[in-house]
This record gives sequence, C-alpha cells and structure tokens, in this order.
Amino acid sequence: MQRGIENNTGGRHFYRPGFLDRSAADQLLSRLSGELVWLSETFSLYGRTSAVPRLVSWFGDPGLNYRYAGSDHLSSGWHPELDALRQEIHARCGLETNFVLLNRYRDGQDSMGWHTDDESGHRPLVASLSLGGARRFLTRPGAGRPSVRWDLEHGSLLLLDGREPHSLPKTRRAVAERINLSFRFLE
Ligand SMILES: O=C(O)CCC(=O)C(=O)O
Repeated sequence: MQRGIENNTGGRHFYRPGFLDRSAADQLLSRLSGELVWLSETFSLYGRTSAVPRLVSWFGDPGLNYRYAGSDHLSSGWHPELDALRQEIHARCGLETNFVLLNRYRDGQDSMGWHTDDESGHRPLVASLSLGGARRFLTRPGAGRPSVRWDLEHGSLLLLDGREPHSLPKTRRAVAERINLSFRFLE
C-alpha cells in the first residue's frame, strides 16, 4: 500500500521528510494560514469550559462528519489545493482519503494531548503532513514501551496508525507557527 514511501523507521510508521519541496511547502503554508477560516473550539472538563489550545479547520467529501471530543466537523467540499494534495498522497503512497483535519499551532503553547484516533468505523491509517516550525511529536507503540519521538519537519509526511496513542506536547522553545494536515478516510 505504501508505494513510494519506505518503511524507514523500523516500525509501523513511514516518514518522508521533503514530501513537499521547500518552495511548495512555503507557498501552501502561506495560503492556508492566510485564506482559511480557522476556528477556536472549546472543551468542558469538570464543569469548566476552556479553549482548545490550537485552531482548527477541515474539508472533505460533502456530507461527511468527523465527530471527536464531543464536537461535529461537517464537511461541505474540498479546497482545490487540498483536494490536489490528497490525490498526490493517493498516487505516491497508495492511501485513499476523503477528509482532512487541519490543526494550527500558533506557538509553543499550542499543543495536543495524548489521544488515539480510533473513532468507530474509520480507517486507522492517517497521512499527516506538517508545515511550518518543526515540533516534537510522540507516539506510544505499546503498553510499557517507551515513546517514540519525531521532529516533524516543514513539508514532511508521516503515515501513522491512528489507533496508536500520540501527542504534540507544549514547548518552551521559540517555535514558528505550524499547521498539520491529517488526511483520513471516514466510513
Ligand atoms: O499536529 C500533529 O502533528 C498531531 C495531529 C493529531 O494528533 C491528530 O490530528 O490526531
């Protein structure tokens, strides 16, 4: 299935730095940050409502709904550049997708906690494209095993099994803004 992507990590992941070359990655980052509508979502814990520490946007085949963390994410169609990108991922990696979730991390205080993407019925393989400042990404391959660390570079693509716990911790380092695009197949 992963035609064109080597298993270069000794595990279940496939990491391709430079999946997009520098100039393509720069252009895409600038268009997405300038043109998309970015939403700030909230979550409630123990009766307290807080802002999710990142901004989100999403696209997909019309009528799909990616529901996670108690929120609906209904798609009404594709941004043309993101549609072209998902077709490129299909052509180069053999991975078919019908939805993309975009997370925008404004600085090192924006983050994503440990979670799995195992919503019932969805295909587990996710193609994760990173743009902007490189951030540390962690995956946990199994109970009692140490986390694996990734520094996801500008223009890189990581194929991962969304059922494996993963997170993007906060950092005190000065980091440039980052946008992550996770292409998925919702059933
Ligand atoms: O920003 C990232 O690299 C992580 C995104 C992620 O974990 C997710 O979309 O489930």
